[in-house]
Amino acid sequence: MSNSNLDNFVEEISTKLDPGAIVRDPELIAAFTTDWTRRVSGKCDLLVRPRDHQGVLDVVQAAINHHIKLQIQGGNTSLSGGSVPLEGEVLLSLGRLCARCAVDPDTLVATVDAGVTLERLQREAMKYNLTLGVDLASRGTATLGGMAATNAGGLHVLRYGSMRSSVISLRCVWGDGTESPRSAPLIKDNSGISLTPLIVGSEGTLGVITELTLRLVPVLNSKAVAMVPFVTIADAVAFAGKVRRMTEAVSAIEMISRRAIRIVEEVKGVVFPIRETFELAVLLEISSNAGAGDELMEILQGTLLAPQLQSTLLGIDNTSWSGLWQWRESITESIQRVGEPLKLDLSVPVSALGDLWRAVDEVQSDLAGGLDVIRFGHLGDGNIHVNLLAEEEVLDLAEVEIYRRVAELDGSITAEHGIGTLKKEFLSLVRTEWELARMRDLIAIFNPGRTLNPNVLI
Ligand code: 2HG
Ligand code: ZN
Repeated sequence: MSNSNLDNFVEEISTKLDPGAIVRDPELIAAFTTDWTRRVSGKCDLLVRPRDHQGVLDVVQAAINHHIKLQIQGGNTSLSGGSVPLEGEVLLSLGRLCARCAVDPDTLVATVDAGVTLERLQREAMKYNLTLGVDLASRGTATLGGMAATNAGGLHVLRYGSMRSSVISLRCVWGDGTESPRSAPLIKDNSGISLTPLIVGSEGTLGVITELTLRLVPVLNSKAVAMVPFVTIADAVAFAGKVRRMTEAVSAIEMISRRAIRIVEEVKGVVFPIRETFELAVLLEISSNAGAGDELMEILQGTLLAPQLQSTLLGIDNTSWSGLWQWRESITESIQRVGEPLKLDLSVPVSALGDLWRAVDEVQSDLAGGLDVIRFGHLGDGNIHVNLLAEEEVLDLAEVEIYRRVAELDGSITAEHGIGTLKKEFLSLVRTEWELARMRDLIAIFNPGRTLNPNVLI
């Protein structure tokens, strides 16, 4: 993009946006151009931060007029390089588009601007004992627009689904400079093909989400958590199946490997209370309106043998269950303190988790000790995060080989973080040529000229 194009673009938007919306100071911009993993750093000369839907529409239309490419950014918590400009795109930050966060307690619906953080919505909804079903560790920074654009999953997918299940409707500015009508809280609407599920998960390649209408759920006030040690993943998967057959009250079945626990111990200076030999621990959460602790005990007694039951950690009251969650929620941050991991976000059918575990072990041993493998994630959904630490060449080899094995297991190279810019080259391992062509067709319809997120996804 030429400098005169950029100047003309700035001239056009400066007649429409407030002065604080246009930032050219490199120091201020620098805070937006490195992604959360620190593995991806981009470059850009201009940041625009509109405050409302009209401002986004003005920016997209001016970008089309002056052949400018835009990179959309919410809270910049992408773990796949999906939120930073790689080739000098203008950064379109939605962080200031956050005036509206309205909860309707009578209909259990929230209407929010795209830049509202998950934590802010949780605080507002909590006033009525409501919450969003989707929850993630980056709740304080992740924005609802970004979460919808990437179909974020998180800790309770087993119970509430990914973002797609929580989005009732959306408003957006399409990449062709047109806009959709305001979002409406229509719980049922069968008036033809819906574009809402299409834009959710499209990673900003079709349009910019500006407003969302979201389904809320009641907060379940009785919660109990167990941390159960296992020697094999196969036993853990069998346990998860048994528990799910026994009750509908399961709200999370998470997994933490021994290696992940050791890293949290090292970084946080804490000691994991289970001393017996184990390969992984399963964090099981039961939530209901009353008696979750009793139900959890019944489940554990009905599924575990006495020695395993004895080494299981229980979190029946608020302090103890949040203490157990701390082990799970501290992993990403702790790994980040010991290195810059390559983050794999693998998904396989739950019945293939054992095969995936073995495949990763084999790749690690083939690389003769040069690869540190840290596994954790959402065992109940078949979604395992594999964080790898090694020299760059070793990481490259491991990545290709693990993705190849995942594809053989009919899995996906990303369950929830998205393709972003980091996984583009591997997309064809898990999507057919026909599917890729249809994705390109859709982008050509909604975002012709690829004004929006030109380097993301495909
Ligand atoms: C989680 O489940 C997040 O904690 C982050 O998806 C995963 O850091 C990661 O690799
Ligand atoms: Zn995750």
